[in-house]
Amino acid sequence: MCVHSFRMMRLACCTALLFVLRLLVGLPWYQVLPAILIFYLGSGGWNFLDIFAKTVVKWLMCLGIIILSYLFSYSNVFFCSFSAASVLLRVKLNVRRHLREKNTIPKIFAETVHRHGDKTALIFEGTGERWTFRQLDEYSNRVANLLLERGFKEGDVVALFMENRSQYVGIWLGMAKIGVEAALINFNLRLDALVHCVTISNAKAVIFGSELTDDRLFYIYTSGTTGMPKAAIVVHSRYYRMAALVYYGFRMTSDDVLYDCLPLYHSAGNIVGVGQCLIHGMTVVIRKKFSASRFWDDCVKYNCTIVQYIGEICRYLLNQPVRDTERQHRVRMALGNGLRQSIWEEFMNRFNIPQIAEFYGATECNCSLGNFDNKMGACGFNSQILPFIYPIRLVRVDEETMELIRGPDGVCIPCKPGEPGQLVGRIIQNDPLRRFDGYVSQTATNKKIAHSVFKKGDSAYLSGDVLIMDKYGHMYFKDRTGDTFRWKGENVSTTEVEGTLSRLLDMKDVVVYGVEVPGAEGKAGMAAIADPSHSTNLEKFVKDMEKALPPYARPVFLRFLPEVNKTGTFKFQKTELRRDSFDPSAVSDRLYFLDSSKGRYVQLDEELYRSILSGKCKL
Ligand SMILES: *[C@@H]1O[C@H](CO)[C@@H](O)[C@H](O)[C@H]1NC(C)=O
Ligand SMILES: *[C@@H]1O[C@H](CO)[C@@H](O)[C@H](O)[C@H]1NC(C)=O
Ligand SMILES: *[C@@H]1O[C@H](CO)[C@@H](O)[C@H](O)[C@H]1NC(C)=O
Ligand SMILES: *[C@@H]1O[C@H](CO)[C@@H](O)[C@H](O)[C@H]1NC(C)=O
Ligand SMILES: CC(=O)N[C@H]1CO[C@H](CO)[C@@H](O)[C@@H]1O
Repeated sequence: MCVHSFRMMRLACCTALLFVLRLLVGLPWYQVLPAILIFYLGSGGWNFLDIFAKTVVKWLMCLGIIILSYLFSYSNVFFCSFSAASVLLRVKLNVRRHLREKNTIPKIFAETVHRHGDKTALIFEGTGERWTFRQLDEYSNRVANLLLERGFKEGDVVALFMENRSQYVGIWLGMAKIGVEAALINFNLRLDALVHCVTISNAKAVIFGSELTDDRLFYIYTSGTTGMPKAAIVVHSRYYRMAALVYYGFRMTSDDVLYDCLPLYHSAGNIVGVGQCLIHGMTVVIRKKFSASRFWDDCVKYNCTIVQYIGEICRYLLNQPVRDTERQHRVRMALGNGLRQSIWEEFMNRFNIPQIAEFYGATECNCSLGNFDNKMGACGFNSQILPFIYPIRLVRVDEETMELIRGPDGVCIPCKPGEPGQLVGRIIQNDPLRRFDGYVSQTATNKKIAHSVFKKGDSAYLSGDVLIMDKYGHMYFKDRTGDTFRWKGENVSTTEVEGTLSRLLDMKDVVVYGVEVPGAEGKAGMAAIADPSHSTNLEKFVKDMEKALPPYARPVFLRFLPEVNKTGTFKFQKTELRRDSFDPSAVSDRLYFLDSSKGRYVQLDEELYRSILSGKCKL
C-alpha cells in the first residue's frame, strides 16, 4: 500500500471517528479531541493493516474509557431516574390497590394501629401530651359516634375551625371514619372572611375549638345549607398519594420522628406531616405555632429526625442568635418547600442538616416534584432519560402575563435546558395519579387548564409557576405567577431579588414587587423592608447591592416598615403593598428613591414624587 493512500485512510478514519463521537454520541469537544489524537498517533506506523489491528484495540479501550466516564458523570442521573420511577410505580400500585380494596385513610390507619398500637403517635409540644396510636383511634371513634348520633352521614361537609389542638387530628379522623368530609378553615380568619370560607365550603356544620367559644369540648353549629356530596374516595387517594410520595421518595422510615409546626388546616401540616403518622406509623410532634427560638430545643427534646419547613421559616431560623442546640439535634433531613436558593447552603451548614428534601406541588396540582437526590437549590427532578414515566414539562410563557407561547401549529413550545418556562402537567382522566378534580367553583378550574399543550387536542394543568431545568433534569424554582415584572427590557424575578436583598440586610423580611410609573415602560422595582429598629445603613446597602444585582434589578423605591404581612403559611402578602405603591401621601412609612445620577437613595417627599410623576425626574 502506498504511503499516500495510507495517510488518506488515516484521515478518513479520524474524520469518521470525529463524526461518530461528536455528532452521533454527542460527546463534548474535550472528550472527542483526545480520543482522535490517541487514534491518530496510534495509527501512525508504516503498515496500515498491521497498525490498524493494534489501533482497534487501543481505540476500543479509549472508547471504553470515554463511555465509562460518560456513564459516570450521568450515574447520579440514572440512579435518580430509576429511583424516581420506582417510587412513582410503587405509589401508583399502592393507590390502585387501595382504590380496588376501597381503602380509605381510616382503614389504612386501622392497619397502622394494628402494627404500632402502643407506640407514640402524636406528641403535643406545649402541653406535653402524648397519644398512642390506640388512644388516637379510640378518640376518633368517639367523635365518629357522636357525629352519627347527631345525624351526620356520608357526604356531609363539616367545617373544622380550631387552633392546633390535641383533638384536631382525632376529630378529622373521626369525621373521615363515617365519610364526613372536613373543610379545614384557617383559624386566623375572622368575621366576613370566615363566613365566606364556611359558605363556599358548603358545610353543614362547623366544629369550633373550645378556645374559640367557651368551656365545651367542641360546639357544633348546624347551618341551613345542605352538604354537597363528593367522591370522598378520591380525596382519600389524594391524601394517601401526597403522604406516600414524600415518604418513599425521601426514604423515610416509621422510626423517624417528625417535627411539624405548620398549621394543620394546610396540606403541608395536615397531609405531608400528620399523614406520616396516620399512614406510616411515624411519631409526629405537633407544635401549636412555629417558634424560631424554640425550634431546635424542641428537636433535641423529642429526638426529632425530620423537620418540616415552609415559606420563610428557614430564614427566620437563620435570623436567630447562635445557640448550642442548633447543632446538637439528630435531625437528618429538612422537608418542605420554599427554601430560597440564596440561603440553602448556609442553612445546611449552620444547622448541620445533611439533607434538604425540597418538594414542589400545590394540593390540587398534577405536577408534584421532589428533590430526591439532595441537589443544592433544586425543587425537583424530572428524568430526561425516562420522560414518559411522568408527563410534565416546562413550556415557554410570557413571564409577565403567564400567557403560553405557542408554535405555528398551535401547540405549546417546550423549553430547552436553562430556559425558564411554566410547569405544566398532562391531565389523564382515567389515571388516578393524574386526574384533575379541580376546585369547587367551575370558573376557578377553567383558568388552571389549557388545551393543546403537549400535543394537539390534549389538556394540561397549569401550575402558574416559572421553573428552570438543567440538562440532567433538575428543576429550579424561579418565580410565582405574575410576580415577574419587566424593567428596562429585562425580566426581573422578584423571588431572586428578595433572596439577594434579604441576605444583604441580615435576613430581614424583604418583599419585592413592580410598581407602575407614569410614562415609564414596564414596572419599576420596589422593595418593602421590615426594619422595626431602623438599623439599615443605606450607604452600605447601596454599595453591596451594586455588587450583587444588575442595574435593572435594583429596586428604584424602598419602603421601610415595622413588619410585613404574612399568610398563615409564612408567605408574604403583596397585594396591599402593590396598591399603596410609592405615594408618600398614602403611605406613612419612610420611602426612598434611588437617584441613579447620585448613586444613592434619597428620601421621597411630595415634591420629588410630583417630579417623578411629571417625568422631570429620570428613573
Ligand atoms: C431521646 O433519646 C434518648 C437517648 O436515646 C432517650 O434517652 C430519650 O428518652 C429520648 N427522648 C424522647 C423524648 O424520646
Ligand atoms: C394531577 O392533578 C390532580 C388534581 O386534582 C390530582 O388529583 C392528581 O393526583 C395529579 N397527578 C399527579 C401525577 O400529580
Ligand atoms: C423576558 O421574557 C420574555 C417572555 O416572557 C422573553 O420574550 C424575553 O426575551 C425576556 N427578556 C429577557 C431579557 O430575557
Ligand atoms: C397588614 O394587614 C393589616 C390588616 O389586614 C392592614 O391593615 C395593613 O394595612 C397591612 N399592612 C400592609 C403594609 O400591607
Ligand atoms: C397541643 C396544643 O398546642 N394545644 C393547645 C391548643 O390551644 C389551647 C388554647 O389556645 C391550648 O390550651 C392548648 O394547649
